[in-house]
Amino acid sequence: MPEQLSSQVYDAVIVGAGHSGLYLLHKLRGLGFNAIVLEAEDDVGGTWYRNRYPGLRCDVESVLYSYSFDETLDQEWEWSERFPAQPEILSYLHHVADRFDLRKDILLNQKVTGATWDQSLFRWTVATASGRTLQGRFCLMATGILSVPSLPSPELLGDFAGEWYHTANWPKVPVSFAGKRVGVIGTGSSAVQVIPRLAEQAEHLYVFQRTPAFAIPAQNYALDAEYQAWWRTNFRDIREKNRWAQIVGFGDTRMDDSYRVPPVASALDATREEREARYQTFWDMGGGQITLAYPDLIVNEESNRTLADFTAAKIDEIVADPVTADALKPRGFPLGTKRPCLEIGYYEAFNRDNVNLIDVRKDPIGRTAAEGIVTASGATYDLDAIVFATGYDAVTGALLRMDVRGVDGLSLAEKWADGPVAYLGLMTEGFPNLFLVLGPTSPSAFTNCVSSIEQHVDWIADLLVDMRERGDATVEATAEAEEAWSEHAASLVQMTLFPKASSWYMGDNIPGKPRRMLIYIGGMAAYRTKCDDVARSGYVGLARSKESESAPVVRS
Ligand code: N01
Repeated sequence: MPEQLSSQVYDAVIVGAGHSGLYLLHKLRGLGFNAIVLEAEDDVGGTWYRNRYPGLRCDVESVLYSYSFDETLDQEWEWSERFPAQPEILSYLHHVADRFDLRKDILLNQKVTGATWDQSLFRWTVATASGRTLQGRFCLMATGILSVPSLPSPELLGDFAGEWYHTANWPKVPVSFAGKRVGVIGTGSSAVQVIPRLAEQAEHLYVFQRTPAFAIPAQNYALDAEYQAWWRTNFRDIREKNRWAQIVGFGDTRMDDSYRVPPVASALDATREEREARYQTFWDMGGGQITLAYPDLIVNEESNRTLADFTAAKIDEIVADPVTADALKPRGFPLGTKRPCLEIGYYEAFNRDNVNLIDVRKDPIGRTAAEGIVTASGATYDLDAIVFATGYDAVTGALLRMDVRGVDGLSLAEKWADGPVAYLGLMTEGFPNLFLVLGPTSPSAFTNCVSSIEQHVDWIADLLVDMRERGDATVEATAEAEEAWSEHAASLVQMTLFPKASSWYMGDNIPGKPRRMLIYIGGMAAYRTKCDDVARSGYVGLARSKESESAPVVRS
């Protein structure tokens, strides 16, 4: 890094060069802010750079899992498939970085280890693992919600002598599993995608399943010339509709709006035949929006069970061996309370002679020995490779791995010891001029994340412009505002079935992580309206100060 870069004070230091960081840089630069991005990896792309396991694709439709801020970009980029595969998303992000000349303000191989607020200079000092420090008036965390893999514990890895991989940390060079005995641990979204691909290659594949997932067919298809023409004609309307949709980006973009209107208020108000027909329609459309078939599916356990039964019957139709089919059926948590997986050939993979499902709920993994996995019953599975599809330390993982210190040296880890609190999921009291894109209690994974990112970035940018015009030095959430927002977010969760599942949404998958819903479930439209109201009110809930003041005093 050139020396002058480290001594310069930036308006904005942005951490991460994924979807969030790239758009932040473009937006802030366009508004005349002097911004720089620090990226840990050796290229841009964030999650879509690091994740590259076979079969990886997004569960949001490609035309929506893309930026809407530039119409020409929308017009010139053609997606090839309904649900984009990782290489295509990464190519898109590279195209964006090049098209908007972003790379010149992105420093690669700069893993941020900490950020410290200097109360006398009104600045953040951001430190990287390579020993560099950069200073910024604003620090913007664009670190992603699914960017820190939950790696196997030493006990789970044991003294395994073969190769091992985590889906979220896949090697850059292709890995061949041909002729190998492979174990996959986990059956979440990553596993559901990688298993069919590994099954095609491996000599034998053992799937170690603790909790079966609900998996819905993606019904992926190529976007032909007719689709491209349709998109070019309609993209403005669809983009605008999506900005205000309650749940953004799931399902079929071309779906007739009438399907979205539930015929009755409860699944239980429909006859069995009506219900099955409606579920079948959503099943055939593919995508993750089946839980929207009736409005009460995520609040009423009995209604939810009708949908779970429908999907269980589908497993029976596909999986030939009845014992395996039964073991693959999710039980003990309502559909939708853990993220439903989109599948392409997942259930069919269990009909192959070279694939076995090992139910580790019944026969837990006892230890991983040098030669493979030994279960509690003493059964031994000799393996050449293990693929851990064991998920992420989601939403707060990346933020808390850095040593972020605000006013009086308080660390974010101390502040969030009982769980994260953040006003609108964007700012937290005691950490002035720090912004969290897709922060805890923002809608993140319950929306199309790219739509959420654009909303956050535009809102933050408006605030920074407002501060510049007023001559403000700092902005910070008030304790009352963030408490009220957290309570509001938590109260919505209590009305739903989400607490009934053990999920990464609630932080359950990471030992010691406080149990708290990490995502705002009120939907994008409600969230956007709230953020717009806050801005219109002159930023109620935020405290601001001028340079001459030692502490924030201007309270809206
Ligand atoms: O992770 P997960 P993921 N022994 O946490 C199991 C997004 N995503 O990477 O449920 C045995 O969902 C664990 O079992 P259990 C998407 O938002 C999107 O699959 O804890 N098993 C579970 O089965 C998704 O929700 C896409 O009992 C162990 C699995 O590992 C999120 O990322 C693709 C274990 C982890 O599932 C995370 O998905 C991929 C142990 N010790 C990911 N520890 C698309 O867009 C964990 N497990 C399509």
